[in-house]
Amino acid sequence: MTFIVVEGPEGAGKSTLVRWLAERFQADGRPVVTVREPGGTPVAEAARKVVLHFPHDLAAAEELFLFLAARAHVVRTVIRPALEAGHVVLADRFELSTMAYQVAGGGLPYDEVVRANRLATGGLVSDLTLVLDVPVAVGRERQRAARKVQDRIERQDDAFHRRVLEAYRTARGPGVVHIDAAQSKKAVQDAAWREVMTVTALSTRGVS
Ligand code: Z5A
Repeated sequence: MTFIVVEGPEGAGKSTLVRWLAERFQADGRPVVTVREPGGTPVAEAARKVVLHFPHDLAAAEELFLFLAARAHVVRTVIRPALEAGHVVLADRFELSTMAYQVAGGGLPYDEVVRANRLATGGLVSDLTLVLDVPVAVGRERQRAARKVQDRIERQDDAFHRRVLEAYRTARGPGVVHIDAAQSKKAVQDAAWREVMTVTALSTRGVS
């Protein structure tokens, strides 16, 4: 069982990489489950609609609990069962998004958010977190070219997005690996696969 998270700011290429990794695992005959956060279950998709597309103002703490409600449900009903069944789980965003957007961006207190997140996940942590690093302008341009409709968080001001990017760039911890995502898709995929091979080899041997 291996839990891999792909993180980074908007337009960094997370969804593209998650799709590629899933196909790569399947080609190797490894069962894989993918989730995107917030989302992945009817409850989490409902929370996603409220937190990202609800037309009214939401304070940072209100956003936090919607993201965490979505996370709690997808962890309990999808991620843990898949890991217990021996599948690889690939998540498009997880805890680090909360630390980047609601703590660094929204100004919520770090320690309290860490505790609230732990309550939502039951202490589940990833084996590997790939942080895709791309300048804000490059990510925005990719989204614009892909004609993505901006959500409520993406409409925050530039200072908010600079704090988010800085939080990603300074993120450290067990299993956290940074990848330069301004490179070609192929270069990003190769770099990601090298990291994935390291953790999956360890978990196959029962080391992690
Ligand atoms: N949020 C939060 O605040 N707190 C939380 O705890 C959580 C989330 C979990 C979810 O957004 C929002 O929720 C997000 C944070 C917040 N909002 N903001 N800001 P989302 O799921 O709707 O999507 P996103 O992650 O913000 O954006 P995205 O556009 O889906 O980004 P992406 O997945 O990183 O990019 P992509 O879709 O893979 O690629 C975008 C385009 O770039 C596409 O045309 C690709 O073909 C292209 N691309 C990808 N890689 C490359 C490379 N290497 N070169 C050139 N072009 C590339």
